[in-house]
Amino acid sequence: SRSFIAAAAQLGPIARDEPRSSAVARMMEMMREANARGAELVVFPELALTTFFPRWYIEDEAEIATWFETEMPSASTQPLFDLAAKLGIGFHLGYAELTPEGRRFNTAILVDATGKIVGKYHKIHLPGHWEHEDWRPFQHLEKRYFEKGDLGFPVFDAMGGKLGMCICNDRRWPETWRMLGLGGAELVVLGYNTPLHYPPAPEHDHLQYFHNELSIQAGCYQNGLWAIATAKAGREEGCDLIGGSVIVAPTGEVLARAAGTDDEVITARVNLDRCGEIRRNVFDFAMHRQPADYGRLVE
Ligand code: CDT
Repeated sequence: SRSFIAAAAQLGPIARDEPRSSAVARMMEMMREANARGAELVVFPELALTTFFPRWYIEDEAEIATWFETEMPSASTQPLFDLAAKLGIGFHLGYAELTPEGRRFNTAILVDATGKIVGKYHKIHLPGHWEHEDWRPFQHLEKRYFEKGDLGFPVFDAMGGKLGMCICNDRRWPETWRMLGLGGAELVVLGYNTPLHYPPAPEHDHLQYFHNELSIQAGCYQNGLWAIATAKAGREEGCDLIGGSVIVAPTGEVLARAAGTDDEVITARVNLDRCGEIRRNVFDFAMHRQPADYGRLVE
């Protein structure tokens, strides 16, 4: 149905030496809790199977490869797919993908209530830098480890409606939301790993939670869609990551918000028909949008 309970399953920190099987076990426990609360969809974070490895500079290709998945599901993630199918619950999962051609992407997938992958997205806005930068207390090497996504901003039929995905830094860009909105997305699901400390502009550190919500709320309201945004949070290998996972309505209102920075499930009822409250009114694209005047956007 187009009205269902959905969950964000925030993960606390994952240690560098924590095996994927442990992260999967934690996610399975939260999936059971979400299911007990009536959820039909559960959203896990970006790069949810391991610690946020782009904080380290690694040169050895073989070592880099150890952070990536070559198949999905894999031996360590199959139990999550099996549980989802058994409970009849869909999920969203972020992970580092190494393709058979040797390409590396920051990837998210959408899995339906039968355990089948029905959507895939490759992160487009990759933040950070390429080389080791001595002055930083920790690195943010997504540009080194990942290729820019090659799938655009696709929208998938799921949960009785249209679902889109983006990943972490993508949520700060209005173009992401507009592309998904123009694609007809009624719900956008996303995960993030956002350090509390932003070394290039530390004067903005106190605004990290605010900018997270500001970006998601604006994206929802300005496109008349729902969002479920899930953090990997807490002190991970000495680096503090924000929590603040949220479920946001098309009006821009926050309906549920995580209270802490550890493993935590939040739920809210998502009614996809509520997108019309915005899309039939102030943001009726067909009636009010003026693309002929937006040329500079794609220069
Ligand atoms: N994972 C990710 O994209 N994190 C970034 C951190 C800030 S840019 C170094 C984010 O936009 O939250």
